[in-house]
Amino acid sequence: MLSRKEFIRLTAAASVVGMAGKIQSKTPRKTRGPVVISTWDFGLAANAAAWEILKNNGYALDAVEAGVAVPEADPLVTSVGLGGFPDRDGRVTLDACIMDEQFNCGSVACLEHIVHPAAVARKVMEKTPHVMLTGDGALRFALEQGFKNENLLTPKAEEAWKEWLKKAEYEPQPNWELNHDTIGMLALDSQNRLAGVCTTSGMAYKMHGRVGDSPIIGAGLYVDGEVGGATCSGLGEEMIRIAASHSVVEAMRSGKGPQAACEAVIKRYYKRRGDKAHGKQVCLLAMDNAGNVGAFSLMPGFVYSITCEGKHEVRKAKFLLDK
Ligand code: SD4
Repeated sequence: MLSRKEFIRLTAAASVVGMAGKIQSKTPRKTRGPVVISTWDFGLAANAAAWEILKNNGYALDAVEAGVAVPEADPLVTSVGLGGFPDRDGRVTLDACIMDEQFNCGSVACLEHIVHPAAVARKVMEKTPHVMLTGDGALRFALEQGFKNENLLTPKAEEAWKEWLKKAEYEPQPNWELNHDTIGMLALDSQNRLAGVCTTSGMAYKMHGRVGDSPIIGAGLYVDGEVGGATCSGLGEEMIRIAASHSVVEAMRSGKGPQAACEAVIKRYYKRRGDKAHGKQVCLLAMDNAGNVGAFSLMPGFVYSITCEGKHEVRKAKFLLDK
């Protein structure tokens, strides 16, 4: 696992590239895997951990699980795992899902007290006949599987929540700039197996029991090993409405490259949703099964991390609206 210091070194070393997709959808890369992408710039440290597995010809599914374990365990990342902002009752509730190249998938929603919900989601996938466990049932299962019961509310997150309580009158607000930083990750390994994961503490100060897109297969994440995968960040309620990740994968299946697929889904969403979309962020990230990538968001600000051929980069995604 990367230390904070190593992450800072990596971030400094990584170049920030202006436009989405130097590795573009129209020109297939000569070799396919390995390549790993993830949402936001803190995805760099996660990519680095995933890369350790991918570069040694490891399995994409192991890589994505190990990758997102880094921000899940980092108390300074306030949107994922330990240190995530709590719901409006002060409870840190986590959502995550994972999916491999053969439609195997697992998910947990509203899980408390466990630092690594993505690893629990994988156990749901591998050890149960189910896809999704929620709340107390998910926690009981995680403990049975040997995960440790921990306090996830750090002093920093608790202080922010108490400040929020003073002003917000207990009203949940979708404030995308402050509150949205889920990590979604997609990896293609050297044997061209594709896998994905998505993990978050969700919208800060949400109602207790609220579940976003991140643990919903088809919304926060979707992988079809024969086509490609997609993942999301932003306001989960919007991504659930449009089955965002599945829509991107289906657009790729019908012949679009990952960049064009992300753009088509957001443009259709905006066209149909109109004013109701204003002020809400929707960010899509995709990779086809040849390792080409695409990213697009409704509003400015979305960046993603890519690691390919041992190089780490943060790239700005193109977007639809200026404000
Ligand atoms: C959610 N989609 O719970 C998540 C939040 C998020 O970047 O993506 N943040 O709605």
